[in-house]
Amino acid sequence: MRYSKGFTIIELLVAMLILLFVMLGFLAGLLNYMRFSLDARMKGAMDKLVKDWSGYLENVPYNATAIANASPSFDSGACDPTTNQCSFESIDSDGDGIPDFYDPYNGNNNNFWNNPTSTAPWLWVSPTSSAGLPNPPPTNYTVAERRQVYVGITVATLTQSGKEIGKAFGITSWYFSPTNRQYKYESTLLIKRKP
Ligand SMILES: [Ca+2]
Ligand SMILES: [Ca+2]
Repeated sequence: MRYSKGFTIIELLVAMLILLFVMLGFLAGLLNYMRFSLDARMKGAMDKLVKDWSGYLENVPYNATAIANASPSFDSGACDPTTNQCSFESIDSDGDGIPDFYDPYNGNNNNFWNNPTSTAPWLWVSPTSSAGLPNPPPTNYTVAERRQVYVGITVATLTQSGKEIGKAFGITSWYFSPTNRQYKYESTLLIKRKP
């Protein structure tokens, strides 16, 4: 009886092909995992920027020059204390479904992934300017190479019978997802009462 020891060329090729497919699958999985973990880190930085800026604006004095000089890009409005909704929150001039008060881009936000600092003129604080505020938190974080998370802030004056009673700030932080380049954001409303 005859049998061969070792492998034939065909067997070797098949084995190598199988190994190649396994490695390609593993590599694709690894790349996906890296993208998802990067997305999670960017989301973490986004949460931090919103928290840092809300805390900062809450504590900065109302009569600080930068606050006093903040030129509102939204008409003075009123907020309903029962629903916590403000009149300027219903303005959506670029028609993308995001109220401009929380919208850092004039136009469809997904189109700005390759031009992220080209923000809307209605921002008071932008990723490239902290509006002369004293000791402000950062306006952007670099999470990885070419992966940045940004913050933008809008401001409106709150009035009652024609008198200023406070200021409203729309704080938005955002990034473009490393998995699909889609715009992801988190916004909050902060109201500062005039002392
Ligand atoms: Ca909008
Ligand atoms: Ca927009």
